[in-house]
Amino acid sequence: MDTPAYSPDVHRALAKHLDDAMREGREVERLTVAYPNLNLGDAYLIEDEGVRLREARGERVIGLKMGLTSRAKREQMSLNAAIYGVLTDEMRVAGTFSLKGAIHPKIEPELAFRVAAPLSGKIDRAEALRAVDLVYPALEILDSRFVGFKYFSLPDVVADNCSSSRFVLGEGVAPPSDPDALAHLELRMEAEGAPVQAALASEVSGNPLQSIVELCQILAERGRALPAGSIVLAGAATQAVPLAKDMTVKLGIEHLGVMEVRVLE
Ligand code: OOG
Ligand code: MG
Repeated sequence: MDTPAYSPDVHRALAKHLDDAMREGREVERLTVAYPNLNLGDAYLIEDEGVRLREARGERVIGLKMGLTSRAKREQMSLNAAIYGVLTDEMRVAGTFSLKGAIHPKIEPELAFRVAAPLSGKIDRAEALRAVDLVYPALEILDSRFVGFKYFSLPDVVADNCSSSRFVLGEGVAPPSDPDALAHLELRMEAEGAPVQAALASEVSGNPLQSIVELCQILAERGRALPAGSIVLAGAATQAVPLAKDMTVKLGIEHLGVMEVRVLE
């Protein structure tokens, strides 16, 4: 991990700046305009400070999300490395939810895992699978705090907790015993009854289990581990699509089932 270029005071101030923008539903300029030396070391510390602000309001960390793990997403955002963000209990929604206060929300199809045993350091896909007790179809609702949801750098998006907003988990099922089986599942996302995105799970780093492997690597670079009980979003298999009020979005994943969410307002 990069040695931070800025001080803890700057990290705290930037975390507060992004947290205010989120709570007030307004866009702000990407951080690297005013802080051009901002690197990934700074960005993860700003992300941590943002999580501290959420925890101070009573939110509880329940997992992590991997981002930019598919070619489609890297191309959509013009960024090319996997990153992680933090998920709290308040971000998890079910069935229906409101977009009130959202800036420019998008939705994307994912697979998620519950990691029942702690994981750390250099692991392989088989070890990741042994720790997983549930696999879920999942939809992530993104909402960048940056102007136009574009033209930001990797440190910008990490500082902004990887554009996270909300996520929805379908019914969890026990994982297959063969790690390769997960790669062959097809994800199909529909909006208003019409197909909008489809891809094989192998689009996510060759196999969504690879997201757990890479998450553990980034955590290890930061001297951290993945706690038992964590929910892990593997990253979108396709590009994200804009989300609007009254929209119904459905995700079907072979063998995992179908889930649906509806935006209320
Ligand atoms: C970054 C978040 C990426 C994913 O699944 O790839 C992400 C962004 O798109 O702004 O959540
Ligand atoms: Mg995502």
